[in-house]
Parts: sequence; structure tokens; C-alpha cells
Amino acid sequence: MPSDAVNAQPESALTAAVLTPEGRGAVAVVGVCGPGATAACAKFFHPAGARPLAVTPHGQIRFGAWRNKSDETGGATAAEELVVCLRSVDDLEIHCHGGVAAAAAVCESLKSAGCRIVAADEWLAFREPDAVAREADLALAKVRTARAAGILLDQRAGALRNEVPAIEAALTAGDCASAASQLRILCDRGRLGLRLTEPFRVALAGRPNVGKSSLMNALVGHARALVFDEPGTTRDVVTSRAVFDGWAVELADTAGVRTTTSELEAAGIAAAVREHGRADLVLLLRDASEPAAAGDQELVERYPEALLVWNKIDRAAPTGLARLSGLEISALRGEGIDELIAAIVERLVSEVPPSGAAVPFTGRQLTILGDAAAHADQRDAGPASERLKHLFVAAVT
Ligand SMILES: Nc1nc2c(ncn2[C@@H]2O[C@H](COP(=O)(O)OP(=O)(O)OP(=O)(O)O)[C@@H](O)[C@H]2O)c(=O)[nH]1
Ligand SMILES: [Mg+2]
Repeated sequence: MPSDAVNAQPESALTAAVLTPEGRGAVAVVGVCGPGATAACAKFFHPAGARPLAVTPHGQIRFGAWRNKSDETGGATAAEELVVCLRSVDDLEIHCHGGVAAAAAVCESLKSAGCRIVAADEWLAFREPDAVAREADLALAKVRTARAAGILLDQRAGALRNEVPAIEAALTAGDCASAASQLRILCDRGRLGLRLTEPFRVALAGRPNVGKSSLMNALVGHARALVFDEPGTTRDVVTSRAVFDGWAVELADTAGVRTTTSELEAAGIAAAVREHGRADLVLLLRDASEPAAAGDQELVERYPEALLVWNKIDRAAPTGLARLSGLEISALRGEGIDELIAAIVERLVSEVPPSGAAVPFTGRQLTILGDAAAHADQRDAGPASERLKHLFVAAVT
């Protein structure tokens, strides 16, 4: 969205937006405001009972039928039963069925009545002056877990805003070191903040046949990936979403890594390596029932940060295989899976912010805080303060 959109005054024009994410909930909400908003809705909305929409007390909901052709154009049309809330003069919310079609049909009707249809971020830009609150509203529409929603609701309620005066006071007092350290704490928390709306990426890596796909299935609780007793079964990257301890995670099962003459398998291995490279955490699987093989050590060296997992502990261990570190599991029998999940969570979220803590959650916020921290490190209190001012006033991007 252009940066000046925040200053636009669409209230002066009839405007509508779908305020809920596409196809996620049972109910979609369309906001309508501007001169003539009530009259525009009344063209299509036929409330149950005799009272016209315009005389509805503010804040009260009205049930009725929405006919997507106005009475003027006539013709028999399908009607959708929905609810309209007159929030204040010419400021309404239409609560229709969820999914894409119902909200699109409502917008289409309104457009035919001269209403400008805008995206939710543009709608928020002129209704909510606080940029962080706007970003929280947009983020809340994307969030998948109650835990993430709780952190975002804290930010919506001002957790991040309330943290800034102390930093500004330190800068004003010339205590740049204190300001910088407060800013760094926020930046550190931002790593988690960015994952409130996008899942953590966890990739499974290892040689062929060690049980990566079996582990994927054990972690998500259903047969997502094909398991077969033949090395080289998985070729493509197979992803699946899960929630571990309230954090959204996307697991990626990948092709087993080995030297191969097959072009197809090599393409799968290249895709696997790319996936490992962009993961927040790599689970490096080894087969605890097989002697060490060529390539094992190479993988350990390639992924020094990986969480080492020994699979197939239900089978007898070969003599001489040293399992110095790592977790022991049986993907087949489900042994050690809970402990593995706990270890994954610990690696992804090393420090859970206390309830009500400030947690930056967008790239824009983190850039500003990082810039301010860099200025504070240079003892440039003025530019640091100046940069911080943009946290709450900028446009949603
Ligand atoms: N005994 C035992 N067998 C297992 C375990 N995990 C997987 N297997 C078996 O090992 C074989 C290979 O399993 P997969 O999950 O397909 O292995 P993979 O690492 O995905 O293999 P590729 O896709 O070829 O790289 C299958 O026969 C599985 O049933 C385990 O914990 N114990
Ligand atoms: Mg596999």
C-alpha cells in the first residue's frame, strides 16, 4: 500500500472492505462506511420485521436477507441470510457466511451502488491511527494458535507502545547504553514475534531410509508422507503443519542425502538441501540400528546446529556405534516423540516472553527498532529517538 494511504480520507467516500481473512472462518465480516453507507446497504438488505435498517439503534444487530440485485434493477435473485450491525451513522458491519463467495457477492452489490472496495489494510489505515495496532489487527487475522493470538492481543492493547517511553527517557537522559540494551531485548523477542503469523520451519534431514518420513508421520499424527523400506523413496519436499506447545510449525520431509547417478534423485536431493538451508531448525536423523555409513559425518558437519535424532531404537544397536549425543526415538513405535517435540520447542523458542511483554512482530517494527539500537550504540540519541517515532505513525506496508 502506498505510504500516503494512511492520510487518505476515505470516510469522505463510500468505502467497503472484507475485514476477515479469506475462507478461514464460518463468518466473514464486510465493513461499510462513508456518506450513504446505510442507504447503500438498504438497497440490498431486507431486514426481518417491519423496521427499516436506517432506524436501527446503534450497536444493535439486524437479521435479514441480502439480495445481490437492488430492488431498482429487479429480477429474482438468490438471497443470503445474514446479519447487519449499524455501528454508528453510516458505519456498518455486514456479517455473512464465511468463505470467499458470500463476502465477494456482498462487495459486488455494494460496488454496484457506487461503493469503493478496498483491502483490509487500507481500511484500517484510515480507521486506526496507531500503526502497531493496525499491524496487530492484520496479524490477528492470520494467526493460527491461541498462544500466538494472546501475544498479539497484548501488542494490540499497547504492550509495545508502553515500552517505548522508558527507552525515550533513557535517550533523553543521554543513557544510550541503557536504551540500546532495552532495544536489543525487543529485537531478540522479534525473532519469535515474526513467527506468530508465519510458522517455524523444521526440516527433516538424513541419509535415505533412516526413517525421516516415518518421523514426519509420527510428529503430525497421520500418514502424510510415503514410507517404504527402500532408500530413495521421498523425492519431493513434503510439508505438513503442526502445533507444538502452542507454536505453529511447518515440518518438511525431504529426500535422503546420498551420492547418486539418478538425475531425478539428485534433483530431489538439491531441493532437500535448499529446504534445510531455509529451515529454522534441522532435525538430523541417524539410524541407530545400522553401523555408521559413508556420508554420516559429512551431514553432521554440514548441519552443526541441527538437532541430532537417533531413530529405530526398537531394533538392536550394532556393536561399536557411538551415540554420544542426540535424542533417541522410534518413529515406528512412537517412543521418544514427546521428548523430541519438547526439544524442538526448546530450540525454536528459547525464551518465552512473560505475559503482557512487548514483542515486535513485523519486519517494519524490527527494522525501526534495529536502526534505533544502532544509533544508540553510536551514542546518537537524537536520531535514535527520531527513528522510534516512526514505530507508531507509519503506514501499514
Ligand atoms: N524398526 C523400525 N523401523 C523403522 C523406524 N522408522 C522407520 N522405519 C522403517 O524404515 C524404513 C524407511 O522408512 P522411511 O520413513 O521411508 O525412511 P526415509 O528416511 O523417509 O527414507 P527415504 O525417503 O528413502 O529417504 C521403513 O520400512 C520404515 O518402516 C523405526 O523407528 N523402527
Ligand atoms: Mg522418506
